[in-house]
Amino acid sequence: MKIKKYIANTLQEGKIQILQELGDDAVILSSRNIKLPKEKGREAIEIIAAIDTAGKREKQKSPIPTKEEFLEKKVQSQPEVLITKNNDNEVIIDELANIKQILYKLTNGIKFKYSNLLTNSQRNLYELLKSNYYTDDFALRIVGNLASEDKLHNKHEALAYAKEYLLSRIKITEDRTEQRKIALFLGSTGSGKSTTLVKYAVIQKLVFGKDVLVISADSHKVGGIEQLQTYASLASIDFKAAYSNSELNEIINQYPKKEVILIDTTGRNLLEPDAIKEFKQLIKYSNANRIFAVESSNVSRNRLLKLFEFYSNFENISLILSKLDECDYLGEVFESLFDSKMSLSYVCTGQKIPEDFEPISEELINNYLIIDND
Ligand SMILES: Nc1nc2c(ncn2[C@@H]2O[C@H](COP(=O)(O)OP(=O)(O)O)[C@@H](O)[C@H]2O)c(=O)[nH]1
Ligand SMILES: [Mg+2]
Repeated sequence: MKIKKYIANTLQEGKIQILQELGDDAVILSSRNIKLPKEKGREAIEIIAAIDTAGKREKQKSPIPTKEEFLEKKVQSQPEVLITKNNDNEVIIDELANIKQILYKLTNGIKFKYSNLLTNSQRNLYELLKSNYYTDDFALRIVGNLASEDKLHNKHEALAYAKEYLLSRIKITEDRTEQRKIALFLGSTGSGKSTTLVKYAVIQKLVFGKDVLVISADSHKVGGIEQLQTYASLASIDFKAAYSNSELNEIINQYPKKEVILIDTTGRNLLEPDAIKEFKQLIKYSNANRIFAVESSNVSRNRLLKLFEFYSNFENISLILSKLDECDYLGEVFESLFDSKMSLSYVCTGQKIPEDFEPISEELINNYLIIDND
């Protein structure tokens, strides 16, 4: 398979170029808008196209046999089995193995539907990305990009380049130390805001020796305030509850010497129309200079994209990804973060306070980007 990258003014123009160069058997693997740095950031479109170079093939055969093909194969294979085996049990075992094999091929055909279009090294990477829950489009885009730059010589090299490519477009923000940090913890219901806030508070107090105040502005959740109060008192951290924005403002003004003030908020559906207005009010009354968006890593890519769009309304915001321990693969999360404005600051890897909480680094993220169990 030959893979080539095209830069054109429009998709239409690009398609014409591809048709002229690769012919009408070419397929477009991916396309995206880009800015051309050498031409003062002029907008253009980047297209990755491919053509099967193994001669003019017949029409691409579907990996999934039709019902007729499936039945035909079964009928053809039956007499052979019956003639060579006279022991009934052996015949049944063979038949089961046969069916297992067919089912394996069928499920793989559905999961890796582009595999048979790719060369061995391209296929290895594509299937690994798919197993890590990256989407077809995204997996093909990465494979296409690396193939067009001739970076798919062996599995080890391909994996390293793919991670490098992902990492180059995922933002990481290290937590800053402020004279007086006032941080709001936002997030969907049950995402782990309160638990994460307590982990953060304990680390600030015990590791960095900061004078910490925890405020609960979560008067909606039954037991929300009590849960946080219990944790705070266990760690001997000052605690207050605020039932309105003006009360929150008063409490913060009462503690001018506190170095770190952490505010827990009510979990709610952030995609409701009023949410932006409400949180902007909360930021105004609290004078927050840091926002931590706590979201669980087992949320779907679609929802994450919508949440990141919501969070793009706020400044000084970064993501704390919780419940990493509940996910086998994180492709959906990293694909959502790829090219996103949202940057990642911390990950939570369990319920233990404060151990299961780590600042993100390139090294740490590298362990999760593409997990290869082979
Ligand atoms: N497995 C796992 N559970 C977590 C993690 N963070 C929080 N939880 C649990 O998720 C549930 C909801 O957490 P909570 O902090 O109350 O969420 P909130 O509603 O956003 O404040 C609790 O049972 C927590 O113990 C994590 O990183 N891993
Ligand atoms: Mg809570």
